[in-house]
Amino acid sequence: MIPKDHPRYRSLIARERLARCAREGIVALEGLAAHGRGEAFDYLIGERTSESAALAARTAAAMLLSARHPVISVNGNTAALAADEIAALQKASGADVEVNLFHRTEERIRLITRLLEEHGVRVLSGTAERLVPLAHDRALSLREGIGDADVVLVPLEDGDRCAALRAMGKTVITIDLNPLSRTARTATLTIVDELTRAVPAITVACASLSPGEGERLIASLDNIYLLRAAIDEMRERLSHALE
Ligand code: PTJ
Repeated sequence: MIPKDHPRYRSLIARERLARCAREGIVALEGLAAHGRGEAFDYLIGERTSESAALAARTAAAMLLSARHPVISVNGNTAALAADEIAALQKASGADVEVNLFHRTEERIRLITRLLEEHGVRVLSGTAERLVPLAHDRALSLREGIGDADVVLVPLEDGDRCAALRAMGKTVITIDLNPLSRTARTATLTIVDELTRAVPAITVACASLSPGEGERLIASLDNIYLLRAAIDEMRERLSHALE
């Protein structure tokens, strides 16, 4: 039992949930290592949403709302940490949700789909085919889901698939606390923020974009500027860390 007044309460609860989901087979063991890397970057960014991340989240909302067919690609970590948040974003954006895994087994697909559905997410089902030009199982996608999507939101993605989706002509939005990752640098738009802050920020923006704001945000999108802003934020915090 983690006491509510523990200074690291949120972080400990997230770890506890990931550990439980790893024991249940929802989260890959590798997902625990990925989370630790994310936590380290979250420390550097001050465990809060920066101005540039807020701008990126609003831009993501505009891209999802103006897409012909937006799809949210969900992996084990995302399902474990943010099932409710994905349900709310699906409602606000009208996006389809597809489960796509790096460490893919049919059992994990089934467990993750069930968890998402318990939290009110409508999950696409069907027979996955090798639609994405990749050697590993992340190639396996649904023709009526990621296969047909023009805009794909891929939180906590790996760089290879991000590049392959871009090569297929898709717009790729990612959420990644590491602004140096290959994914962050390959995506069309990167939100450098923690998953459980970023997804609700996109949802809120979906309901609050003013007329014309979406078009303006998309027209002025500059991912390198957003990544530089995140790195500057971290550098600035580090230079004052011990004051
Ligand atoms: O469930 P599976 O089988 O699809 O596997 C999922 C993982 C996460 C294991 C897989 O996609 C993977 O190995 O991812 P990577 O390549 O480690 O990339 C994950 C990225 O997400 C890293 O750059 C982390 O810094 C970042 N990250 C981790 N946790 C969070 C995060 N970013 C935002 N919020 C987080 N909570």
